[in-house]
Amino acid sequence: MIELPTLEAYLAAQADHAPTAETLLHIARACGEISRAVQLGAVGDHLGVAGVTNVQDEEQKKLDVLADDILGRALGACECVAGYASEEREHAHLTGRSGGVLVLFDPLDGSSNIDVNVSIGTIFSILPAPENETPTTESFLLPGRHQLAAGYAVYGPQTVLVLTVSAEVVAFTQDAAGIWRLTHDRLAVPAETGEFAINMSNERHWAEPIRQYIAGCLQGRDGVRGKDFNMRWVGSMVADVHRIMMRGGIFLYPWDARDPSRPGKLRLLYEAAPMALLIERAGGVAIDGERPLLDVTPTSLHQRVGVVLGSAAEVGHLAA
Ligand code: AHM
Ligand code: MG
Repeated sequence: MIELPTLEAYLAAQADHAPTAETLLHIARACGEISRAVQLGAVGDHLGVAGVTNVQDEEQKKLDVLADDILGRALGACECVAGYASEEREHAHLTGRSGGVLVLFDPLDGSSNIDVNVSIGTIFSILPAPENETPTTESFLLPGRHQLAAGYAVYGPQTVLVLTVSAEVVAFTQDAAGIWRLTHDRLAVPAETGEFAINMSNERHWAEPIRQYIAGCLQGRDGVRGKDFNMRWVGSMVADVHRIMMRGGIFLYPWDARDPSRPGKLRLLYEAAPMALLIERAGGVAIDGERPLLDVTPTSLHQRVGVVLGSAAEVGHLAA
């Protein structure tokens, strides 16, 4: 095996970001623990439902609960963390500390893929905590541009951690000893793509601009776009975004008319904002359909939002 820099060494060089770096180390350790549970699957009795419903009114899987618990414990033990909020918990958890950082996370993204051994992941976002005062729920409601760091772990054929804590986006792969090794520095999303990702089964519910955009992709070289497109849809946002990080593409989970009052399926603070920071810093574009996702000011912890992100030219084509 080749000797590659460790996550610890990479973060130690980020001197301006000491509390963020310390928090990232705790999150990375938790992701390593979640990865081992994912790998054990049925052998560890980790598959199937937990028998409870979460605040999103979704039936929790055993691994949703376990991953949430692992991250909660890791962040509770980190001296820099003043509070955290999870997609799986109704309320934010305040640690009683002030200063430092706040963390938001989707502990197990792609829950519907857990039991079928398809890639799943963890998404996280780190925000500054208010100085010299105890945080409240409102302290978490900052637009995505305020993020100090963001990232995700994808539990696939390899366990990979992608993060941004400075201007660059980097990826680490877990080695056989569970050590995170820097395997990709300066990830860059290609501006052009011929690959789109959307749940086509919702087509009849889409708004007209999305319908027209996808129709253009499907017509391929015979239609308005004049080129053929390929489609990929894993059904785990982490895996779909990771593919886009590696080779480009466009991912869409737009508003649809199934529940017109709901702005989208994905959650702004746990999923959209951290992915938007990663995508923008890697040279891509991330919008809610119109505005940059990083400029959306949250009004509640579990707020949902439309998401279109990926290769700059392709998102630009849709938004034009
Ligand atoms: P989850 O966090 O409960 O797993 O939900 C989010 C997931 C995304 O990973 C994925 O893009 C989307 O839901 C797929 O949803 P659907 O199969 O309903 O289209
Ligand atoms: Mg999710």
